[in-house]
Amino acid sequence: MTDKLFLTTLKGKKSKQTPIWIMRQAGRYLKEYRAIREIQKDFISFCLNPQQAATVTLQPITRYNMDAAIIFSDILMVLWAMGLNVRFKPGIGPLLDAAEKPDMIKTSCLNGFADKLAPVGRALELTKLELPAETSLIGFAGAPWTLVTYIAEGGSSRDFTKARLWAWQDAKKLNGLLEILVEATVSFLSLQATAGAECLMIFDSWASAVPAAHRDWLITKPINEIIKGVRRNGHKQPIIGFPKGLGDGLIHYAEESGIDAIGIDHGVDPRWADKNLPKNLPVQGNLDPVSLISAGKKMFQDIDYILESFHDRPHIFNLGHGITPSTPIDNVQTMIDHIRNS
Ligand code: 1CP
Repeated sequence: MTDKLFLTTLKGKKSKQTPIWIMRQAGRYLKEYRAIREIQKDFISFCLNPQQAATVTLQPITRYNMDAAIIFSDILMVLWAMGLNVRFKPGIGPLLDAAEKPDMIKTSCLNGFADKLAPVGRALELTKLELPAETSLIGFAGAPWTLVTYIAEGGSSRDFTKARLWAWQDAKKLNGLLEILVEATVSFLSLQATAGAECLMIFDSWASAVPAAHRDWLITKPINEIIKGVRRNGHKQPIIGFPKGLGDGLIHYAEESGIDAIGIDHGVDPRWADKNLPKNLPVQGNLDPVSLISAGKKMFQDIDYILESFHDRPHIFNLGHGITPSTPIDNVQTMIDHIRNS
């Protein structure tokens, strides 16, 4: 088997080249993505169409030769498979049937769960058939806390008041819901690992909303249980945790969650991260996605600062969050050329 740069870096080996991929690399900034989206108007059907999902997963690989492909799916597919009536409304975003209380979601939601998500496994298999030998394939899921925010609010939110209120008023019931979400996530990640994902990533996009004193039970512990569950199922793939906006909480998360690598957002100073995170823990990140819209000298400086900060640590280059739809496609190539020629 070829040594894949992305995977060897995740195993803790620093190479001359820094592997690159970008969050939301299969998405609206690509005209070839928009062309398929035009035909497939319903986002859930899109995610559940193995051929279409594999096609768009491969688009950024064909265009940019990224070091990793991330399967085209969504963190909310878990809630869809739990029967929460998830739908994506153009111009609004995701909507689902909000729960009044955390215990309204019962374990019976998980009946038939893995069967409903089997098309995601099929999409991974189809992608694998076409993927260049040097490119790695990433499977992913949302973290329980981030899924809780969508269940509580019935969609996206600005301040996550209802989810946080559950943490203060209904802690025991919320804990029960977290356990159900852990079980669902272990099942979904295991399905993806079996189908050929070589790395798994857990997105905790709204970790920033959790008060510091509650981080352990709402963030770190559920991640740790997911990792133990995936390992119990026999899967050895490296697992990247991405607790967005956690700030100084990254240290405890890195030490206690059991993750093999950590994603950092653009609010984190890479030099701080290198100094404070466990020695040799692979780090992924963290260029501000907005810098790619104008590109230019300032972007190159930021890239150089990131590369320099992780000079002595295994590092995967990425953005600090998803690429924005208005990003000019040529700027992505400019960024990649700069990193590969550094
Ligand atoms: O109209 C479109 O084409 C839909 C835009 C889109 C895309 C391309 C959505 C809707 N999801 C996705 C795919 C997606 N989502 C991927 C695919 C692979 C890739 O990265 O190329 C991934 C990894 C996700 C993950 C995801 N979905 C997250 C976690 C990462 C992050 O951005 O923080 C979250 C929070 C979602 C929820 C979601 N999906 C889509 C929307 C509009 C939202 C809501 C975001 C919000 O609440 O603000």
